[in-house]
Amino acid sequence: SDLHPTSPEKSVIANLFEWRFDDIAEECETFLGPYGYAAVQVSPVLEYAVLNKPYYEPAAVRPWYERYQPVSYKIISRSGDEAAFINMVDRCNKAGVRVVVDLVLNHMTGAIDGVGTGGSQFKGQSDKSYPGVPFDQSNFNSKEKCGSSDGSIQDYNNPSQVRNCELSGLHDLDTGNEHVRTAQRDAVNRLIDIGVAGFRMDASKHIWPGDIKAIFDGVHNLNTTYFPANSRPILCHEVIPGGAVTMKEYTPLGRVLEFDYRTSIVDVFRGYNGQKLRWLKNFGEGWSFVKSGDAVPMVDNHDLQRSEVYRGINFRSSRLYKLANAFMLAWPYGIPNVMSSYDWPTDMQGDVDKNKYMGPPADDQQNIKHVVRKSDLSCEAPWVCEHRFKPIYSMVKFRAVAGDEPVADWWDNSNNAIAFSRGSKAFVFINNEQNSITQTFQTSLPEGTYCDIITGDEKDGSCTGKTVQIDSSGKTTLTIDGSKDENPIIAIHIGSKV
Ligand code: ARE
Ligand code: CA
Repeated sequence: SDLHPTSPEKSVIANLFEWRFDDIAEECETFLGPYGYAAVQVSPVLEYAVLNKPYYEPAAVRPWYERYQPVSYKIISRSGDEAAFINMVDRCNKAGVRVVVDLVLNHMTGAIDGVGTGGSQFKGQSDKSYPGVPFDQSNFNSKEKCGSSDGSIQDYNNPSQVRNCELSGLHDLDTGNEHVRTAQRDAVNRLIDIGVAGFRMDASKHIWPGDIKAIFDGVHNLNTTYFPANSRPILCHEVIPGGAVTMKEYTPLGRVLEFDYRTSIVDVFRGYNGQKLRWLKNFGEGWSFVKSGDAVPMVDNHDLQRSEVYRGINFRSSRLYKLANAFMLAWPYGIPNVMSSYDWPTDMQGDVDKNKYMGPPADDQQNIKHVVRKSDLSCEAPWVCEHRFKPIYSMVKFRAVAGDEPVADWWDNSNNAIAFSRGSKAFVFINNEQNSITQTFQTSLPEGTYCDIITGDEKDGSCTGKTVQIDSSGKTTLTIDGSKDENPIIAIHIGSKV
């Protein structure tokens, strides 16, 4: 993939939301690298506002969303300082794991004065001054330029409001301004020089595509300590469809997070609007999503797991989360992004979680707590570590083995059970019915005994889980009981032959 040109079979991003840099470094070395993830996505690393007391909050729990209010472009965050960041990037790259940084260029803080994670003072309340960059009033879009009555985005059908007005009261940078572009290009260059491979581009929808192009056309090539000469950073734009601005305006500038894919995969696996798994047969471009080469598909992200707590699919619906991710990983479309979360105590008031602001687990000094890994590969609560769920990491391997092989041997039961091969390299059967299904499948795999990677591993020529027999004509008979099985999936690939 373009994300990992030197190991193109790797094509999955693990989004380690709010993890510390030292924990991420260790995760790259001990898990993400060995288990075949292509990259890690890191929460915003540039200095941002310390928000101690969001107005509605009972206790001093710092909100996760402070990371989306930059105050300078110094590398210093709750995850660690610049030295820790440099160490992490080096160790991840050496472990074969690329680093993708969540980057906030659209805005600075809301209307507050305060101090940042690196000690920089800022005034967002009266005069929009951020001496840590420095930015002042003249670097922001004015209310006049925005054109709405209160300076905020009121009409999503008006593309200039979407780009020139404030998103949720966040002071909107004038990315057409040469000083802003230079400061942002310098920040991006610093990250690139340290060795990052790309960026999740926060709120790209709210930045003119031409401004993004102007900023990124001028940035350095990737660091040749880790990357081939002349490599360019990969950009994953966040452009949530709705209103006049479309994802397709941004595909000339990199990939886009595919929100239509995400909505559709949730609908299908939850059976909303009568949707069924059998319709996944042409999932992807056949559903009018962006081209595979332009897409970063996902099942969940940090916003959706808070805004659609029980409507979406996330770790709180872990059986479905594993199922939908298994399909996403088995299916040849885009560079998948796997969300990895921390848990927090929800306080549901109707559909709204009053505790959705709650930041990561922290000690009394507000240091983010370390992730504790257990011997069964799971993590200690409240870290959820979805990327370590067996069906998920096993399907990361499946995807790497399947490579560019096309979908073959599609089967469905006209309802919610499906199966398919990836060329002659891999085969998967998913039963999202409430009953047991026994079926004889035609696969394209060579004859032999295979280890099901969902229940076991191939170890010294034997299998610790279910085995699958493929006969000389490529046929196999399999059973999954959808009413009982926590992971109603069977998956094999040529690397799991025993
Ligand atoms: C916080 C407070 C606000 C306050 C503000 C300023 O919550 O109440 O007004 O600070 O003081 C995150 C949080 C925000 C938070 C912000 C800054 O979600 O609540 O504001 O950090 O701390 C639109 C954008 C899309 C954006 C979503 C949330 O298009 O880019 O809104 N997503 C990214 C990140 C967020 C982050 C930001 C952007 C800001 O993923 O985590 O915000 O950096 C329709 C539209 C979409 C729209 C969507 C939701 O679908 O089509 O365009 O998305 O509704 O509103
Ligand atoms: Ca803007």
